[in-house]
Amino acid sequence: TLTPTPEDRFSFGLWTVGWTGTDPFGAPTRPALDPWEYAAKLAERGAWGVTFHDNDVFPFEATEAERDQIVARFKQATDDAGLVIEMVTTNTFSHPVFKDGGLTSNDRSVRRFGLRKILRAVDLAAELGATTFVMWGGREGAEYDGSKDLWAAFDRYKEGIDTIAGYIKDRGYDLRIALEPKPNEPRGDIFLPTVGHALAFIAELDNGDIVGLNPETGHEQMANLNYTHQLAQALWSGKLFHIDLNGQRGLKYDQDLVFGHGDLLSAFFTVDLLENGFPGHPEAPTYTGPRHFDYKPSRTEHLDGVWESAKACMSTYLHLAEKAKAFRADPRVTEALEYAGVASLQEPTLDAGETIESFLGTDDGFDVTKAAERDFGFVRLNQLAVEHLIG
Ligand code: 3MF
Ligand code: MG
Ligand code: MG
Ligand code: MG
Repeated sequence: TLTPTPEDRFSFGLWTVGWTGTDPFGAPTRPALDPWEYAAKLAERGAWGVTFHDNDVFPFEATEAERDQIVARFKQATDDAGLVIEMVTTNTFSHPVFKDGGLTSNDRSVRRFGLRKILRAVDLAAELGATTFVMWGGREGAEYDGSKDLWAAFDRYKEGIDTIAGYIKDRGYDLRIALEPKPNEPRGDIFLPTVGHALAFIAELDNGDIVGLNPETGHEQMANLNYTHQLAQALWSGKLFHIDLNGQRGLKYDQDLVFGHGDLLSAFFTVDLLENGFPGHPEAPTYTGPRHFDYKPSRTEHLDGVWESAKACMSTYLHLAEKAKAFRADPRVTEALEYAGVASLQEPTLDAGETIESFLGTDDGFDVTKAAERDFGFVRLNQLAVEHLIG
């Protein structure tokens, strides 16, 4: 159905609907509501979960007592609304102390402060029942190449993530870390700029078994990459722990548009992967996490527009899910997939038990001219996707 319900497991960051429209050139265009006011509004529209940074709920300067009191009030509001707090994260980017990073600042005292702040947020995440702890290192990076000892930066990043993951294990928390890559903004260059970089980094960790990814549509597209391919490789590596869905139109600042308001055809295949998995691969893992949106209601919208845009994210997703199912069920698509040879990529290139010697000793009677003339029909296949998409 096209009406969102909690079974769809849609969730929103508090900082998404809570963004007041401040940008580098302008003041807020909307009032800020209290954190608990968002919970009821999201639940009324069919959302299942919420996520937040520590300082989306309580101020950076809050005392322990203030923090506990505000968190309790927020937790009560989410319980009352029937919302799950599925993910918690730390803000290590807004306060000026983090201007050169939290875990990779050149200033060791800042790194120690940042690590403590993150570990406290880990405790909070566990206390509230979240199962994912996202880490977006927005200030971990540089503008000037000479300003960083790059070797040491990777060492400190590893030290930080391994310490946090080790702490989660020691405490026995049911929590996994999801790194969120982004190529740039706010730093000129951010470390771990893409899914691929993060996967390679995770492979170097001591506690990498509980570290995976939270890829964001717009972040990968800001690096001119194909979001669906990034999700697929993360799934193939067993590392797709969480997602940030939104929209982006080309290589520019991080737009955080409503899901589908950027590259709609790409969004269609993203939903196709999330909903239909890897067709023909029953052994492959499917994404079972929340359908999480990290978008911003454009600053031209007032409060009605905030709720319209949240609804739009869920509605786009549900429409695309329906269309992706119809696409996969269409006999013309089955035929086009066959013509395209999509399923034959599953066949191993070498025969079972074939030796390199016997492989090299034959040419299979291969006709290179004929093979070069093959028509794959990918365009017709894609046109079927487009026609499903536009209805
Ligand atoms: C920035 C982001 C972040 C992260 C968040 C962790 C403020 O471009 O996408 O949002 O998603 O810090 O979830
Ligand atoms: Mg973002
Ligand atoms: Mg974004
Ligand atoms: Mg994000």
